[in-house]
Amino acid sequence: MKTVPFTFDVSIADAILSEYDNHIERRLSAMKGQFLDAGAFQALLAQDDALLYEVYEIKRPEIAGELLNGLSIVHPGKVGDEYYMTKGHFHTVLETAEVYYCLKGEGVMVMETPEGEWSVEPLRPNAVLYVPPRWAHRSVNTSPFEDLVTFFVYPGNAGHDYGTIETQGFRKLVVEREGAPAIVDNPRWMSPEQRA
Ligand code: PAN
Ligand code: ZN
Repeated sequence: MKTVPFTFDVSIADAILSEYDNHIERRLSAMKGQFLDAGAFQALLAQDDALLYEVYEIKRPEIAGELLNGLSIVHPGKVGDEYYMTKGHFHTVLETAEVYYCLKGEGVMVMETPEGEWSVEPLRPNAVLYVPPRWAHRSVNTSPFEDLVTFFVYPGNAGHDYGTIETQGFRKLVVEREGAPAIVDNPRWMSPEQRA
């Protein structure tokens, strides 16, 4: 049995957005402090509070026996040379996992544990990504022109801890270097020792 993130391929048909109960829109202004290039962030925001990503959810009780699921759509774009991405979070109940299935586009999932172990896994059509318990996760769209569409499912009692990532960021960032995605260190990230 694997204990780190892994991917494998399956195929399903496209989902129908009208089936969903909730539609969440996350704009640039909601991502303050997350992108490395604060100047590029401010310049973009002055022009337009762009729509970075959307989430469609099936409404279910937030209890242990339930499975919350929906679609995440990250639009293409960059802030400076850093690709559009989700806020990212730990689950409040740390020992809860999540499965992502990529329907469309190209990108990566950036993940890390509270101890600072990190992983970046590819998201491409038909990839199934298993996010084990304890791994924070953020999806990043590395396509210059296409939406990154993923299906997700996770335990109803998981909850979302956004605060930890807002404070310390992820250890790794995904930026464009010579026309291709590259994984770089986040200078803002603090190790567990630095945080103590
Ligand atoms: C997903 C995410 C979704 C949006 O449903 O919530 O992709 O990302 P943020 O929640 O980080 O803004 C999930 O991981 N739920 O647990
Ligand atoms: Zn999650």
